[in-house]
Amino acid sequence: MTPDEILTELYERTMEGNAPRVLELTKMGLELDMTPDSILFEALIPSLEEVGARFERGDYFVPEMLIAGRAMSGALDVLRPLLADTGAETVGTFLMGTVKGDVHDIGKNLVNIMLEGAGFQVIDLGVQTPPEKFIDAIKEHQPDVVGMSAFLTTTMPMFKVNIHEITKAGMRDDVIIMVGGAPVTQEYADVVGADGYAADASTAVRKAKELIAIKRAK
Ligand code: B1M
Repeated sequence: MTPDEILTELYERTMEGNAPRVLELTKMGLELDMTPDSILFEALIPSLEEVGARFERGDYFVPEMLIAGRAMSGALDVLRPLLADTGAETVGTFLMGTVKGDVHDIGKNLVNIMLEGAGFQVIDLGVQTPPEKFIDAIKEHQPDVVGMSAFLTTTMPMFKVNIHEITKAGMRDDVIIMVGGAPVTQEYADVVGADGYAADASTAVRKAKELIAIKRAK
């Protein structure tokens, strides 16, 4: 198969949620020296975007979204070491979690992979993270940055709740708080009182580094 054929089939099979074939095609692509970035940005992510569009139109339902998500996660497991293994020095500690009420984790995991690749130590609290879990983890790990992901308009308000609880616990000035996720915007991040926002994983890495540099310079 040519790289173009692999990308086309990856896009289709991810949409169908054919996890074994997606895994196979991902490995075939890497054997052909295709970059992890091209597999990710030219096939897997566009495919999930189309899955979301079909869900919105009522052509797909939750089970289709679920199996497409699983197929993407399987490919991410293969790509993870390649995306993360840059040998960069540790630049800071990043505590990350999807907020309470939200089970989406593919986007969060991708941000984590990119952060690790850029030299961050990432502590992942997983999905459905309640405020008290963020607070306990801040006490335990004393991270430079606390990152929160929300993928639903109904769970975005948890940013404000979490930030309020972190402030009440007296830890707001100790950490940089970043937020992100598909429906989140810079305006929303400003309204909830976050220090930073990023629309995608690579911007999240750049923003985190910028914010840490500013804080350390103070
Ligand atoms: Co859900 N889902 N889902 N879903 N799902 C969306 C998010 C949706 C947009 C689909 C749609 O309608 N078009 C929609 C949300 C609408 C809204 O609120 N605005 C939606 C819905 C409605 C739902 C349910 C409510 C459906 C239902 O039950 N009726 C339900 C909610 C469950 C819950 O959480 N309580 C639900 C369930 C699911 C599945 C479990 C089936 C599955 C999740 C599987 C998983 O994550 N393990 C799923 C999936 C797969 C999707 C779509 C199709 C794909 C999400 C994804 O992984 N995208 C999604 C449609 C879409 O996004 N277009 C959809 C790829 C990923 C790489 O991108 O997540 O945007 P993204 O992450 C990016 C950025 O957001 C950013 O960087 C990432 C990488 O570049 N980013 C950050 C993320 N976190 C960041 C943090 C940062 C900075 C940047 O700093 C800290």
